[in-house]
Amino acid sequence: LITVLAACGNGESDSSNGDSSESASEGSGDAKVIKAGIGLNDDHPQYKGLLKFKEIVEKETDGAIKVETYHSGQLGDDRSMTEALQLGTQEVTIPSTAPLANFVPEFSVFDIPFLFPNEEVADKVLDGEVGQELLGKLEEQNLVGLAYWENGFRDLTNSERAVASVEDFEGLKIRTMENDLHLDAFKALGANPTPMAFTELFTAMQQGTVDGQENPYATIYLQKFYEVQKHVSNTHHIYSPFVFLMSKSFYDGLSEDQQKIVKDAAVEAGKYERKLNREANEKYLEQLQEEGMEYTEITDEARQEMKDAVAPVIEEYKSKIGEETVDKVYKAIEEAK
Ligand code: TK8
Repeated sequence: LITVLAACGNGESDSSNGDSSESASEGSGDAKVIKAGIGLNDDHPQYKGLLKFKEIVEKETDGAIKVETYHSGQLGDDRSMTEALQLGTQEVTIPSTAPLANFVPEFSVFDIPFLFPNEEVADKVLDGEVGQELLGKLEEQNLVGLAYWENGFRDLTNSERAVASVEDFEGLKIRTMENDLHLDAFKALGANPTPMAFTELFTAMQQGTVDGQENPYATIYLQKFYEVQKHVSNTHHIYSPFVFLMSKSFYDGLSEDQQKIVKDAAVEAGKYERKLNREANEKYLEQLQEEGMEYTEITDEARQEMKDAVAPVIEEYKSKIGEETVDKVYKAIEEAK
């Protein structure tokens, strides 16, 4: 321990904000290194967005900050990578908000089924006051939320049957993200949900441990889920944001200039990622059908049935999420329409 303390100088934490006069490219000798890990593979817009972040940060700091990028869960799953940021053994990860609700419960507001009517309203709410307020709540968890990126509207796939309405959910073993609202919503639809890290999902579908899952078309296609899933329906039941997270202890160790650079880079790369994600989404549905998946359209009546089935769960979760947060988000959505 004495050796360790000696190595850290007088044992003070090095979470100083650094010398604010220090410019972005100055730094004591060696470059600072950001280890950035995500769960999706290198074909996904999330990884292309991460490469954009790397390009901007390394250019703007003249290499004083280097970004190492890891995809496909090489560093772990959303929850374990978020914990690594809290411990300071990893600097960046970009989880969906659903697992993040295990760290800050208010993020489950975005798991309310059928909350956002479209991406434009989602952008305005997430990038507006209430979305930014939620990011602020991450700091008490030793996390800094720099920006929202886009996972997207989630759609159901399974290997058993075409799903056209609520009764078709009956008994289906559906993997959900590790989030209680998702679990209870799929139970209310009549399914038999199992929470599971994304890194285990493909194998679970391949082995039949689960019948199905739900993710945006981009993920379903780019992660090759069509190899182990037969049916896809446009349930569009939840819009999932990603949050660009940085370890607070690392962020606090940057100069003010460097903090501005990483924040601006996360926001700019996020706009690029949202654009890429949206450009291809309809194309992915066609490509899923070309790969042999059977598509079933969810009619407005069937979607209303789904909304009616999950309504009691939404009521139950309003108090668990926090009435104030829920009311603020609903109000922001009305103003954004
Ligand atoms: C990837 C996950 C994924 C999410 C899920 O790390 O777990 O199904 O939709 O995108 O964050």
